Amino acid sequence: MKEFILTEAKKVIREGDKEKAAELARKAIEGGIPPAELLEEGFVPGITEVGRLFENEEIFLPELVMAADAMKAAAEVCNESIPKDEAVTKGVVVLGTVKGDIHDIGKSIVESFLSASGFEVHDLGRDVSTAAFIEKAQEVNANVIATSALLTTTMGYQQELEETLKEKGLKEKFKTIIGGAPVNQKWADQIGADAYAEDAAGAAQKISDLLGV
Ligand code: B1M
Repeated sequence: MKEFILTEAKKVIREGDKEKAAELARKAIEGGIPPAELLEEGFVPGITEVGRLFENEEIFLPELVMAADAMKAAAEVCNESIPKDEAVTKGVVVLGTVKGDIHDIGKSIVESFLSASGFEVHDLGRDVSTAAFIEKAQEVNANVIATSALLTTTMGYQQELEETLKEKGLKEKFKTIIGGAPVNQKWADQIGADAYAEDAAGAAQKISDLLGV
């Protein structure tokens, strides 16, 4: 049954049916599939496959947009079902997708995992400027600034953040972590980010390691 639901999850994303995607997510969670597993093994492989089809020009922008809407609807249901740990605050994180980049599905999953792991997260959304990240981090006295970038043309803003923090003498005050599909450890090392994580669970673990909590 679980295998069938995970296969259906991939299918509804490919079909770009947002009502069906949200309904399937609700029913699967009610049926006992953990939301994180449903995301990672069902919906995420579905949208990844859509990305591959788009890259190979087997589908075009309208289908990509419909699949993204379905993915967003499913992810929202899953994210709401991931229990938030509000009893403890392990640290304060300012999170967002960098300037010029409107991809926010993965960033929102990261937000859910961080909240579930006991971090206080200030999610600035998408298309966030370097200045806005720093301003918020100062305002809430953050421990970590966490940025997501999905485009090779926008990952440069993660470097801009590092440079601006150094210029302002704030590099020691805020730890930084980066993620997103085109990003890797090599890029983190190159720009001087404190950590890189491949996925949402990894982000929670790396931030815990950075803060020693
Ligand atoms: Co776009 N897009 N897109 N897109 N899109 C990609 C990224 C692309 C790889 C598709 C492709 O060609 N194969 C390609 C980028 C190519 C490149 O840069 N080299 C691309 C392109 C080209 C574009 C446009 C330029 C298309 C156009 O208009 N011609 C345009 C750009 C718009 C802009 O941002 N300015 C565009 C638009 C869109 C949509 C709006 C239609 C939609 C986004 C909707 C939304 O997010 N609200 C969309 C989508 C859905 C995708 C793909 C198919 C899927 C992205 C996604 O949501 N994945 C994507 C292909 C792909 O990545 N395979 C693609 C699922 C999500 C759970 O994974 O975001 O990777 P991801 O997050 C993961 C990890 O990366 C990690 O954890 C998450 C959960 O495990 N992670 C972090 C993410 N952030 C992290 C931060 C961390 C740690 C881990 O710490 C801080």
